[in-house]
Amino acid sequence: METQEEKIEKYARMAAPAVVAVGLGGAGCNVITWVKEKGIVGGKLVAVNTDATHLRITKADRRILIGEKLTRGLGSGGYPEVGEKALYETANEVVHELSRANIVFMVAGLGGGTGTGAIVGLADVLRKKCAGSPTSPLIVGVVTLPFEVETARMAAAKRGLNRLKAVCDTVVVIDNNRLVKVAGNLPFREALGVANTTVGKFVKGVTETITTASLINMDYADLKAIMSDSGLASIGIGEGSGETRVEQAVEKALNGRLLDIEDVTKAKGLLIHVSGGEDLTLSEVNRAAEIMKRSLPPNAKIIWGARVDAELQGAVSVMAVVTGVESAFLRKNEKRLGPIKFHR
Ligand SMILES: Nc1nc2c(ncn2[C@@H]2O[C@H](COP(=O)(O)OP(=O)(O)OP(=O)(O)O)[C@@H](O)[C@H]2O)c(=O)[nH]1
Ligand SMILES: [Mg+2]
Repeated sequence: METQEEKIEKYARMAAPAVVAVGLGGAGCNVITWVKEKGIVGGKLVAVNTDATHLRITKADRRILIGEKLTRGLGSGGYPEVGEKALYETANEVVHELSRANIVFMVAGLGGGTGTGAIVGLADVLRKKCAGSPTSPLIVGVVTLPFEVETARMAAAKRGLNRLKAVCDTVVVIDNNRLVKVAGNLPFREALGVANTTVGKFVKGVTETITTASLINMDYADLKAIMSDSGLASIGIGEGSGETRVEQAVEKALNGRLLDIEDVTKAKGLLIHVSGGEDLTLSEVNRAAEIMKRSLPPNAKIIWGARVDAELQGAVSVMAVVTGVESAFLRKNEKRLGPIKFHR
């Protein structure tokens, strides 16, 4: 029989908005490990891979080996078709973990086999399963684009992103090349670490501002308003300290956008997330929002949330997510690509 403690835990969990973050493939799983190690309040972390060796070192609340029959736990060998088929083979188990979710974040590094194929497959399965349902979750892809040195992976990444765009509500895109520049031209390995941190911060920041009491709560309905059917989104993160910390952080977040976007004046919405040490004030949060508003069209919807993060002693960190934008990445060499063929 259920104990009182178990009942309290069960019903408390049922009352909170449910957020699930799913990492797919190596990069996706590494981001999930980062978030798991930092801790996340109010979100479940699921790791999905075809690669058993990598899953074994991944930290998550649930780990799922997909495509057991197809790949024997050995990875997809860089083929998105294999990653996608692997997802379909084990789709029920993955979908089961998402059955109560209001928001699903799907995280992957585009360009490889498992992440690129499985993220598209999962979004597609979820879309079809939830079609027409009033309780269908918000499906948000969070992906990185390959480094320039990974030339062979660019075409796969582009194909993946185009398909993903069609099946997600929003795809937040981080171009690894811009990330490296913003972070100060880091070596490859360190750059991957920064990419994991950035994607992880986004997932953790948005989740916690929605699921837990914060300085300013972000509302699920508001999030839905700017993220439903919104195409691509670009993200920028900036930090500041000292007297002008808010201005510095906002400026960095706006100028250090991690995706090359084409016309910010067409943006649909802006999500601003401010975090700071115990000394963060509401007037600082308002100031950050005011400065940001000026760079967007007047009809863009703006939502914001703010949280105190004890780790940020004296500093302020601002994250700006602009939704409904187009990316130059998808246009480059568009004509040279043949028709996209995926097999089920
Ligand atoms: N953020 C981040 N990106 C990574 C990491 N490792 C690789 N990437 C990027 O993500 C892309 C996909 O790599 P993986 O995630 O390793 O590939 P996969 O999805 O596991 O696919 P297969 O191994 O081919 O089945 C790479 O081309 C890199 O651009 C990582 O640890 N963190
Ligand atoms: Mg892999």
